[in-house]
Amino acid sequence: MVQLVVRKPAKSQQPAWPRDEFERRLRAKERLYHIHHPFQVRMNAGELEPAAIRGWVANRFYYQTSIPIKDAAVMANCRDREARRLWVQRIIDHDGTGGADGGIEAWLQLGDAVGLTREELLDERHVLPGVRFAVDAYVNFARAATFEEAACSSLTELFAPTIHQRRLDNWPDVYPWIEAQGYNYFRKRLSEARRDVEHGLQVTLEHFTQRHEQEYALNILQFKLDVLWSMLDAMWMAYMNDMPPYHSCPEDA
Ligand code: AHQ
Repeated sequence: MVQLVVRKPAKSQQPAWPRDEFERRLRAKERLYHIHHPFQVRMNAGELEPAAIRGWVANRFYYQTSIPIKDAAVMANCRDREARRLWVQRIIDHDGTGGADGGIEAWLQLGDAVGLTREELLDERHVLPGVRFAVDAYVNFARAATFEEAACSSLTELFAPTIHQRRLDNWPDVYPWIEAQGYNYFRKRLSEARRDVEHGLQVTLEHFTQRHEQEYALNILQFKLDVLWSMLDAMWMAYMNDMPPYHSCPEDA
C-alpha cells in the first residue's frame, strides 16, 4: 500500500463525535477554503489584469482535465456498484457524453472567452510547476487511497457553490472584456457540485465513525485544501509578483 500523504491519527480512547458534530467540523474547514486566498479575493474584486486571468484559466484547465482521471482512479478503488453508479456521473460531467459537451469543453470556451486558444490550453504550455505538483499530488492520492478516503478528499466542494456564484455575480461587471459564453462552466458546476458533495458527505459520515477515523477525515480534507491553496500560491508568484519559476536565473548563454 502506497504511503498516503495524510497523517493517520492512532486509535484513541476519546469518544467519537456525534454525526452532526463531525459534519459541523468538516464544514468549519470552509474558513481555510481557497475563496479566502488573496489571488481569489483580488480576482473576484476585479483587480486582476487580463494576463493574470488567462494564467488562472490555463492553470486551472490542468486541474479540470485531471479531475476525470482522479475520479476514474476513485472508481477503480470502489467495489460498491451503487456508489460507482453515482460516482461515474462525475466523469461524464467533465468529459461529456453523446448529448452533452461536458465541463472540459466548457472550460475551453472559458479559455476562448478570455483570449486563450484551445491549443495553448491543451498543450499545457502555461502550467506552472507548483500547480502541476499540487494537482498531481491530488490525483496520486486518489490512486493510492481507499474509495472512502478519496470521497472525503472531494468535500472541498461543500464550499464550491459560493465561489462559482461569486464569479457569476461579479465577473460580468468587473471584467466586461470576458465574453459571456465563458461563464457556462461556473453555471453548470453550481448544481453538479451540490449533487456530488451530498454523496461524498454521506460516504464520509457513514465510513469514518471512530474518533481517530473522524480526525483522519479532517486531515484528508485539510490535504485537499492545501492542494487548492498551493495552486494559487504558485499563480500569485507568477502573475501578481511577476516572479514566475526561474525568473531570477541567469539568461541562457
Ligand atoms: O470545477 C471544479 C470541479 O469540477 C471539482 C471536482 C471536485 C473534486 O472532485 O475534488 N472539486 C472541484 C472543484 C472545482 N472548482 C474549484 C473552483 O474553485 O472553481 C473548486 C474545486 C473544489 O472545491 O474542490
